Amino acid sequence: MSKPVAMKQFLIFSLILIGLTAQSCGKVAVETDDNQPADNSSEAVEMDQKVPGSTAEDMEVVLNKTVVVTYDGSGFSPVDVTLKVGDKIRFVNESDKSVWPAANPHPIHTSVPGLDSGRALAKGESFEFEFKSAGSFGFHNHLNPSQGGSILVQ
Ligand SMILES: [Cu+2]
Repeated sequence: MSKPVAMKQFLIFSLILIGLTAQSCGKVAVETDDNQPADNSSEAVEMDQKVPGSTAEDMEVVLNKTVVVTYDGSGFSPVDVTLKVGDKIRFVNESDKSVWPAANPHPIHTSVPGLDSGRALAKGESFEFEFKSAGSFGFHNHLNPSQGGSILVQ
């Protein structure tokens, strides 16, 4: 009959030990109830900031971005886009007119294979394209080729 009690005491003792250990090690502390979450979270943030090679500049190299180009019926905005290889461009139609974004030259769109929505986009629709190689390209609205812009992929 004393066995379960001894077990219980051992478990409690173990928990206390874990708790004490956790206080000197921020990562384990999250698993125990004894510690204050507020302290742990602020500790974690500090640790993140101290990790070498995790600055905002380094993150930019790793994470690709998507540049949004909107169409308002009379043209694109922004007209000149600069991005990096691996980044995406997303054309969004915010107008009541249809738009058909495509790479130059009109009408064959061969300067950037795949940069062609392939159909007219209605209001609210969008077309996304990822740049796999560097270069300087032009784009236009296939339905109104006088509307266009330029893309520089670095
Ligand atoms: Cu065209």
